[in-house]
Amino acid sequence: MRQLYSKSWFIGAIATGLMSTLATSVQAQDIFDNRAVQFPEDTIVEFEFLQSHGSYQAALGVRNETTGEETILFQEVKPYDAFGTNQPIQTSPGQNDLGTQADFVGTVEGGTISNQFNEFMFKANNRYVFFLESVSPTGQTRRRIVSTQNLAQFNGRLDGGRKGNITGSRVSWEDGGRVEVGNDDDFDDFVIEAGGYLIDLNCPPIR
Ligand SMILES: [Ca+2]
Ligand SMILES: [Ca+2]
Ligand SMILES: [Ca+2]
Ligand SMILES: [Ca+2]
Repeated sequence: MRQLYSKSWFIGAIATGLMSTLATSVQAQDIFDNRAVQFPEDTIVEFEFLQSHGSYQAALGVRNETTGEETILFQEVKPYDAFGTNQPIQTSPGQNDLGTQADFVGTVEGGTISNQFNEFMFKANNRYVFFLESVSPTGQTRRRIVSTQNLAQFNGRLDGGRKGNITGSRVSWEDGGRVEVGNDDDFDDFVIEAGGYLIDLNCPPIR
């Protein structure tokens, strides 16, 4: 048994309409929050990187707590877009700067992240967590936080479609801040979205 949480509206809209009854019974057992990430059947989840707003160079991954296996989904190739340039950085501690160019913004367009999308298959009944690793530009400070801590916020649902400006489930991270500054609770340090539209891969193709 397999299912897919797609970022794609046009595929998802068709499948969700057709499979709503079955989908509801399956979704009830999915867990995707601070407690854990776990699915009762093999489940592919598509992820989108939105933006990062942290001065450290970060990587976001998923860890299979059942096997110990770890997979990186998004890796910053430099700490932030303006790194190495003399562009001034606007900061306003505590403010969520998602969607702006302030606070050490990292984007795909700016070359901090190379892939906007990625997908991962969660094996049935294995328990997973997400992790965020960040390293200071000097390499002196290295941090790792996991999604069972209250430094990761989950908003929306994997099958929630698009609601307001969130598609699927948005996971917003607070990386703990630079040593000099500390945790500023802005939860924009790394932001991704997962899924949006449930597609049941067990249903036969429509002819
Ligand atoms: Ca920030
Ligand atoms: Ca960064
Ligand atoms: Ca901020
Ligand atoms: Ca922060």
